[in-house]
Amino acid sequence: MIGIQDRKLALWNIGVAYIAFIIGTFCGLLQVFVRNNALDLPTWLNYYQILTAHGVLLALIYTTFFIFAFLIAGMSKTLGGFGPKVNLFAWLGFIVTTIGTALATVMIISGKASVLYTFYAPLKASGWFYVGLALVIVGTWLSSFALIGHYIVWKKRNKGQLSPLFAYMTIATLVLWIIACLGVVATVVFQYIPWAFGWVDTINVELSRSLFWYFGHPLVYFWLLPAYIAWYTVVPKILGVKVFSDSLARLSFVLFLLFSIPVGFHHQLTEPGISSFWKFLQVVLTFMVIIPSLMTAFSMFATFEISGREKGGTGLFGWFKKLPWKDVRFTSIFVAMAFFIPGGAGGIINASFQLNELVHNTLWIVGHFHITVGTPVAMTFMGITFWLIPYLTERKFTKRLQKLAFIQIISWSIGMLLMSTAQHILGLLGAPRRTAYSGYNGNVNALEWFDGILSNHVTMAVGGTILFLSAMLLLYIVANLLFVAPKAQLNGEFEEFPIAESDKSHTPKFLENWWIWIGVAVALILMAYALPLSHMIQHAPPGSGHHIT
Ligand code: HAS
Ligand code: CU
Repeated sequence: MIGIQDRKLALWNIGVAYIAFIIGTFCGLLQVFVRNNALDLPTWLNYYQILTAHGVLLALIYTTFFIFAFLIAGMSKTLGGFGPKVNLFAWLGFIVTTIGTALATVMIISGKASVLYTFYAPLKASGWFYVGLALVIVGTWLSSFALIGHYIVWKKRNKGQLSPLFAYMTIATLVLWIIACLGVVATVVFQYIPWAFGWVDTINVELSRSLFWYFGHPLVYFWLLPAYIAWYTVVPKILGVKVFSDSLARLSFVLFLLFSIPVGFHHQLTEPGISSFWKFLQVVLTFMVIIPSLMTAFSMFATFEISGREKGGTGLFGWFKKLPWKDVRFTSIFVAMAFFIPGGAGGIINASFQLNELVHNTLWIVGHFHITVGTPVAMTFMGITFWLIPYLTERKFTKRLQKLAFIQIISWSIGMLLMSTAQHILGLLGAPRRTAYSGYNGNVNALEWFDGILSNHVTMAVGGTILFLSAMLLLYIVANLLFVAPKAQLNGEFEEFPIAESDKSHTPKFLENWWIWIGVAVALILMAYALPLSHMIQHAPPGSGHHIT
């Protein structure tokens, strides 16, 4: 059991995560109805305002707080309790991130920051929105430094030893995060804040978008990697086996560190102002970053098969039946993985230079991110929630709550299947994204184009409604695990923090030489970005931007 201080810190992070989750999912519900022309928002509320709140609170805030809760608990569990300095920095990090979140949320709700969660120019928000975002980043850096500091202390005490797999993966994730944030910090501090407060009149739009996506792509791996940490370290423990290969797991995280960042142009393939040579180079690097996910898929299948066969499964697929389907901690994560197969395949389509023309700026992309971050990542976090909160609160995950948890993940899967399938198909038919209307030019009749069973905004809205009900059920479970469920002391049935054994005896030591990997990562970033960014700085015309009201 980890110390009470560390537990409190993790619980506060989870608490803020789920408050963001409530508001964010409610906005999602409103959106599907507006797009379906079934709901007229009151005049004081604007579609782009709720779309921004939905994206910011779920994709940026729920994820970030949950990730830190998980990493804090896991680092305390695997490396030992935090010292006073680490504790102080981690609390400061939490407080600063929360203040930044509150400021940004107030700006969105008051209608002064309807710039979507990607917030890049030419859309313009109040300067305080960007200040809020900057505080969020500073806060996460403080928390990251706390965890890295904790790791350094451990390394000093255990000279020459490889760190536990959980800690290693945490450090890779945080280093990735810190390098990725440099882009968004540069654009927020030097471009958005001076522009939004009116200290300068214009902004270099192309540069700001490029710096945003320099950050925006690795951001998605900042969400994914903590989920992968659970896949690699938690899942085998639940299955009763060891980590399939310690070195493969570490190598995959190194590859993420190297290839996650120099690929942001795959979000800008339709933008003028970047020559096709640089776009192509980054597309090639994007295909490199697919490899560690394929390695992860391989590792997971191997883990399932080994465990199933140990339990007596025979034949080609006999092991499949032996998986612990009745354990919601496992089933949730399995469903999460299954969604990532089409999610990842869709990503490969998006990244293909020509195919991107077809799907970019359509609902297809919205479908894509709901079956990447919205299910593989989010449902893994739900699966972690079911044991992490009771572990931290020393309460019992009762049989009744376990049943509700099953209903929750099944309803989430059904809702997501309906909604994301409809979004993918509607996208191929040309339904636009990031718009309050479903046809072009705000033409309501355009809805008639989309009248198939799955290519219909009604199907999307039905899916969205099921998702919202599922989210409410999840909140009921979370509130119970936090405040109501019986204390585990009563019968000594404490929830465990499942972490599998990982055999490090064949793992090469250089995998933990961070300076090599940071060096290679920086070299790749310079190759992919130095020249195109310097062209933009010299040649891109400035723009003045606009507010959405
Ligand atoms: Fe993406 C746009 C390309 C992965 C999130 N992506 C987005 C946006 C978001 C997002 C939020 O190249 C929209 C941004 C916006 O608002 O404009 N994406 C990729 C590629 C990958 C990828 C190549 N994306 C993600 C992940 C995300 C995420 C992960 C969140 C967590 N994406 C793009 C591109 C765009 C894009 C373009 C821009 C589009 C545009 O035009 O604007 C790859 O990383 C995917 C690799 C993954 C795999 C899957 C491996 C499968 C595994 C599961 C194994 C299953 C098991 C279970 C073991 C190859 C690991 C067995 C189960 C059974 C049932 C048998
Ligand atoms: Cu990307």
